Amino acid sequence: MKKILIANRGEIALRVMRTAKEMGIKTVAVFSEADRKALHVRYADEAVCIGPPPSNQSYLLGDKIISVALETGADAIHPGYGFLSENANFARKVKEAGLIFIGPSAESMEVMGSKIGAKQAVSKFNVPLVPGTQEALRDVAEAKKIANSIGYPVLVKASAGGGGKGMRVVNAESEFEESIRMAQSEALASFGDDSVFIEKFVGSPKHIEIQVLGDQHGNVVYLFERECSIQRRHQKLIEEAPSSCLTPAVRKLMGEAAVNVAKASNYYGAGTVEFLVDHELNFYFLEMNTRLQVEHPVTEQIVGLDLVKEQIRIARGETLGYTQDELKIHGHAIELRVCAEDPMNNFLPDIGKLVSYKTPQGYGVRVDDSFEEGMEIPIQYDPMIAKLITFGATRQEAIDRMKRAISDYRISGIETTLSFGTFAMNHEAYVKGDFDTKFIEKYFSPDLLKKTNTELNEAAAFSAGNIFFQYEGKETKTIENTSSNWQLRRK
Ligand code: MV4
Repeated sequence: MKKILIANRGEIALRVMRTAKEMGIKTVAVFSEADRKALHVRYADEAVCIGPPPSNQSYLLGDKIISVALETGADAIHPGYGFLSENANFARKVKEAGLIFIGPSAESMEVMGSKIGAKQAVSKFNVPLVPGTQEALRDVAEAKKIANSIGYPVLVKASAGGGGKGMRVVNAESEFEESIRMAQSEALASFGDDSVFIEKFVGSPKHIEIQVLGDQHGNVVYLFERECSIQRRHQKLIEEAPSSCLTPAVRKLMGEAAVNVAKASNYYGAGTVEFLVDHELNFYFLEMNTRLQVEHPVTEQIVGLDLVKEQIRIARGETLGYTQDELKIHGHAIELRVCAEDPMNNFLPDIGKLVSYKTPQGYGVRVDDSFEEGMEIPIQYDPMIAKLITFGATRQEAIDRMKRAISDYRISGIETTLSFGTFAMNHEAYVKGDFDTKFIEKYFSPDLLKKTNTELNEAAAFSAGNIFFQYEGKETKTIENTSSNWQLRRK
C-alpha cells in the first residue's frame, strides 16, 4: 500500500493522514467546495475537489470518490466515520474496482447493518441479548403475547434504525398495537424498511462499548471498554476508558462476548460492540458499529496502539501480532467533544467564526481537531470542532487534567461544549463514577453554567486589565480574582 485516499473531512481525515505519513504512505484528500481551505486538504499530498458543499453532492458520492482514487493511483480508501463508512455497497464497489477498503468486508457490514440480522447472527455465539423477539414482527397478536410474557414497558425498535431513531417505548398492553403501527410507518418513511422488533425496556442503562480488532486470518482481540453514557439526543459528549464501574470479571466477560459478536460475522478490521449495562452490571448486546469511532482515541491512550495503523496493517493482510494476554490497560483517558453548540441554549448549534482559537498543551493532553484561528465552522457538516483528550495514571488525574485543559483552551466567537465539560468534571456523580445515560437529564440545567460563564468573563476582564496596565507601565500591584483561578500581577 503506497497511497491511500481518505473519503472524509475534518479531524478524522487529518487523523488518518498523520498515521499514513508515519507509515510512509502517500495521501489523497477529497473535498467539497466548502472545504477548499480546510486543513485536511493542505495536509494531504494531493487533493481533489469532488463537488458542492451538501454531502450528497460530494462526500457521499461513492462512485466519484472511487474514480478519483483510480485516477490518482491510490491503492486503498479509508472511509473514516460517518459518510460512506458503514455503506456495504460502497465497500463492495471499492473492492470491485481493484482497491482495498480499509475496513471490514461488505458481508460483515451487511449483517451488522440490520439489527435483527445482527441479533440472529450472534444468538448462536453465547452473547447475552435483551429479552425480546429476533425476527421482524409479522403478526401483531403474536407479538402482543410475547410482550405480555416479557412484561411492560417494552421497546419497539426499527431493524434499520440507528442512533435512537425509530424507537418507541410501550408502557401498557393497551398502547401496543398503535405503537407497533406507528413504529412501522416511521421506519418505512425513514429507512425504507418497516421491519420492527420488540425488546424489554431497560430503564436508566449505561452505554458501554468494547473495541475489537480482527485480522483476515481469524484472530480477534478486544481492546477493553469505553464508557459512553454521557450523551444528549443520542450524541455522545464525554467518553472515557476504562469505565469506572466495571469489575475485572465483568470486563473479561464483556470482552469475550464482543469477540464472539465479531466472530459471528467473520469480522476483520476495527469494530465496536455496543452493550447496554444495567446497575447490577448485567450487560446486553445492542449492535455493532463496523467503523472506526469518534471516541477511538481514549482506547489508543490506554492500550498504546494506533488504531488507524492497526486498520491499515489488517487491510494489508498482516496478522495482529499480539494475543489477548499481551494487551493491558495503562492509566485512564477521557474525551470531551468540543462542539459548536451552546449548552446554555439547549445545545443548539452555534455557527460562526473562531475569532480566537488556542488549544491546550502539555503532558497528558491530546487535541484532535482541524481548525485554526480565524476559520469559519461550516454549517453543512458536523458541528464538532475538536476532541479534547486527557490521560493520566488514574481517573482522578485524567479528570484534573481535563479541568486544566478546558481552562487553558481559548475559543471565542462561538459557544462550545467546553463549559459543559467543566460542569461534568466537577459534578459529584461524575467524579464518583455514579452515572448512566440519564446524567444530563438528571443533573444538568443551563443555570448551573451561569456561574462558570461569569467566572470566565471575570477572568477575561482581569486579563484585559493586566495587558492594559503593562502597556501603561504603571506600578506593580497584585490583583486577586477570588471567583476564578486567575491571579494577575502588573509590574
Ligand atoms: C435500549 C434502551 C433500553 N432498553 N434498548 C438507544 C440507541 C440505540 N443504539 C439503543 N438505545 C437504547 N436501547 C432497550 N432494550 C435504551 C436505549 C437508549 C440509549 C442507549 C444507549 C445510550 C443512550 C441511550 C439513550 C436513550 C435510550
